[in-house]
Amino acid sequence: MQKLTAEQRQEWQTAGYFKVAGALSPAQVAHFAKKVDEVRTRPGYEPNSGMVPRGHYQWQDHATDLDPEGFMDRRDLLSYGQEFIDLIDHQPVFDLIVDLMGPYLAFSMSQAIVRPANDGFPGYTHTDGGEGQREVRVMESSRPIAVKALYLLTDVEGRDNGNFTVYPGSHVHQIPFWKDPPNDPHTPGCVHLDGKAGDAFIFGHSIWHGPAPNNSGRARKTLLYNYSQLFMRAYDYDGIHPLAQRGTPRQRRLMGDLGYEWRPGSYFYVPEDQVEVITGKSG
Ligand SMILES: O=C(O)CCC(=O)C(=O)O
Repeated sequence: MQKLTAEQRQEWQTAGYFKVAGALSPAQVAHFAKKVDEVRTRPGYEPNSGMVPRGHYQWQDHATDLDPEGFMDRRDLLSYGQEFIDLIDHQPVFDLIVDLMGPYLAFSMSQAIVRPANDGFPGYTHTDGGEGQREVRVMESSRPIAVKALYLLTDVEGRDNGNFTVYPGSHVHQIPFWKDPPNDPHTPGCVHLDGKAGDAFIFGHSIWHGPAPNNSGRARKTLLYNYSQLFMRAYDYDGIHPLAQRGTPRQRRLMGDLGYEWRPGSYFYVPEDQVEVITGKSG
């Protein structure tokens, strides 16, 4: 399996993220961008602020805004086509995630976000895993608890153009998140990342990050895939993902299918063939 380059490893350890240039081909970018436009017209899980608790999603007939350049935040993409299942172990991103996290991992969530242009959204800064992860800091050399791959489907350049933003180093050095007003994409220390459509950013749950405002004049589209250590709960499903049977043996394992019925203790020690299923090599 492919490993991180020395440069990626150094970026990961010191900054808490790195970029994989060209993780999706131009044809894949065009395909997924079209699929994202289609997804918004179909039923699925969307945020519905005021109706569900913060950070929760609710089943809706379609995205609130049907304009392909309008806001969308759709969770659990796997039912929209086999390509969304295959993205779970897309190369080389998946290999690099296994190199970072080790083979005892699971797929946790998928998401498509469209950030419209010039809508007044100020951006925000957070850790993933909310209150739980916020105060957990690992060592630079530690395996992470959870990692996301963010695939850009549109180019992002400059500042405040719908960039993915990060506070480099905040995965190991806590930033004062309790301040009022809270840190945001314009607080000193926050970096606005550039990227081309097809690039992926790999980042851990513990880094402070979030979207910038989008003053670029065009919508910014992304896909996000999240992986966690197998002992954690997945975000998008309970137990085994309902579409696990559509995956390869490795995808099924990543979707929570351990090869036997759940029983107490199932997720403590992993199945004996875990390393072989994930890496293709005997453990
Ligand atoms: O860039 C975005 O729109 C949101 C990405 C993000 O903050 C996240 O995945 O937690």
